[in-house]
Amino acid sequence: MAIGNMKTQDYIAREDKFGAHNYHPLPVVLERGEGPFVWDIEGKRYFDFLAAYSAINQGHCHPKIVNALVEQAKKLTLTSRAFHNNVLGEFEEYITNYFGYDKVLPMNTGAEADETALKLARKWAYEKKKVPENKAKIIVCENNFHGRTITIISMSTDPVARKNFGPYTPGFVTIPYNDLAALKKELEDPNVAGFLVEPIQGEAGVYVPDDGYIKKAYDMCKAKNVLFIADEVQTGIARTGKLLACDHEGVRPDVLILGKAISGGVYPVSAVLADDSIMMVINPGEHGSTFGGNPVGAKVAMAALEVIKEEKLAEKAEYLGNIFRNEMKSIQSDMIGLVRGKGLLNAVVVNPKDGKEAWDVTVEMAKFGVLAKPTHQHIIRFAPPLVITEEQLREGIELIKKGFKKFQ
Ligand code: IF1
Repeated sequence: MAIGNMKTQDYIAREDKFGAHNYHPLPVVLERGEGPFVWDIEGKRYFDFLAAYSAINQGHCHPKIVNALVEQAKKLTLTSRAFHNNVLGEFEEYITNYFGYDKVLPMNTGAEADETALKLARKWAYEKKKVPENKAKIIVCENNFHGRTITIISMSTDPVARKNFGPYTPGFVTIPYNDLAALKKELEDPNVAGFLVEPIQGEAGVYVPDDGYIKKAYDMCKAKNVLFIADEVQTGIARTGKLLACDHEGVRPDVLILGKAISGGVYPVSAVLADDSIMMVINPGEHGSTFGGNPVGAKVAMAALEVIKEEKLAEKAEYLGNIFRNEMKSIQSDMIGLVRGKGLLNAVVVNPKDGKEAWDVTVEMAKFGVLAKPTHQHIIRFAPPLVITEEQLREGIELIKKGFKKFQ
């Protein structure tokens, strides 16, 4: 409940005064989470249909994951990589077996994992593909989102992400998403090291490419000795109805980038997986991070990945995702345009009406007890924790419908 007589506005005003203004959150102050639900300081319950942008696939404060955090935190939190510890190897063996790769390079955030993958691809290109030094190119897609560092925004086509952060890192070629002809053309360049792609573009508005796009893109890269690098930070860990979104097309990326739900939203953990022929180009002292692979993150990630399998969350996402999309398509509202997604990563394109748009709908939904956030003005992403039950999902859908009905 609210501390003392502080109200929602007081919390918001304090953040506004002391915190950088790098976000524009919905006016709700949360203090507790459990499973698919969060509660605000006034005690109001919400369905969390954002799940921290797919970091909380296992549900808020999953007991098994929190317990793993607490138990390890009492023993040994951080050694740095200057010394070995008794947990890192266990995690490395667990996660490489879990995803079927020779090796893992553990980091903390998704952006760090993307940066790691870029360094890996470039070094592989120079040392294995014999691309001339400093000539390596990475192909990326328009409307991509891979994080917020200067190199990553150098690959971005979003003016908001780029403006006044130059000069930009060179070595990137941008092609339209879901466009195999454009990819084929750029792959003619012998200096291409890799193709970095999201199997579904999350931030762009849950753009699901044509069936077969990922497989054909992968095959084209292999034909040109180019690394296929999948950013599954948002689409991975069961979110789209398979363990990885690439699994829908039987594609095994050369370099796999994971983050977010790899730790169930309990602790920052990210990872890059690859086989020895790629990963072994990195030698001691060439890459790393203070917290990368720390014992707490390692134990948390193993517990979080165990939950995915034990609770069959990929299968659940597949089944519940079909229900969600069918229900959303059945809503009689001229504000509802396209409904698209895979598993429980979905989005609704909102047609503005009488000056009202996606933001207004999300504010209304919050009043009815559903939290979701617009992306790119006219799109609302819906991505609840995968632990939501069918009954809870249907209850949440009814509340979403109320949000839209307000504007009928
Ligand atoms: C924010 C967006 C989503 C990602 C993919 C790497 C990263 C992300 C595919 C970097 C992170 C987060 C960032 C977060 C909001 C959220 C987001 F709206 F920013 F774009 F999900 F779509 N690859 N996405 O989606 O991972 O460094 O953040 O751990 O910046 O507020 P990170």
